Amino acid sequence: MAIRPILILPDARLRLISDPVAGVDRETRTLMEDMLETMYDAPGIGLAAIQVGVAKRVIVVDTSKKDEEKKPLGLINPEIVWSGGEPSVYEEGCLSIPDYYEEVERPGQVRVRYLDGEGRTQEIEADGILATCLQHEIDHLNGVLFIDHISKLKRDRVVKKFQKMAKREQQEG
Ligand code: GNR
Ligand code: NI
Repeated sequence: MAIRPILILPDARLRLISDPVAGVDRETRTLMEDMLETMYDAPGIGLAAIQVGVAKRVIVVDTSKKDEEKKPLGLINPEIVWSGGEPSVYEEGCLSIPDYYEEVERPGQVRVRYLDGEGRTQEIEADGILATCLQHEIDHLNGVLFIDHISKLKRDRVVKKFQKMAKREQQEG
């Protein structure tokens, strides 16, 4: 198990469309273990493989609370097969856009089909924060960030701020 570095905006790799996993093998399972360790360390409630620089359609989530038992979930090639219910609004954040939070409206319920770590097809139905988190992670697999769901004014502002910070860090070496 290993903690892997998380890519930060404006890293261009965050805009890649990730490739489907052809076969679930040891490498895929190691990637999922590393992603879970990286997510718990951050800490976060979800992580997509591209956030650690791997353009494969793999996500991990765990929306259990601090005082609850952990509920790690690894999803390979996840697909939203149904979404609906009352739209729900959550204040979202992203480990690739540290310390920035905005409200995003998304469908309140989703049904997601995916392969588990043993290559078996599974489906999960989710609502609440898990439904939001799954949509946020699946967006990452398509190069979409939560800031793409907010106003252009706010998005341009946060992108500029992170571009400036990256430039400054480059100059300071
Ligand atoms: O840790 C995270 N919290 C969060 C809160 C509200 C909506 C989505 C998320 S996902 C985020 C971790 C992350 O960046 N996943 O890609
Ligand atoms: Ni994110």
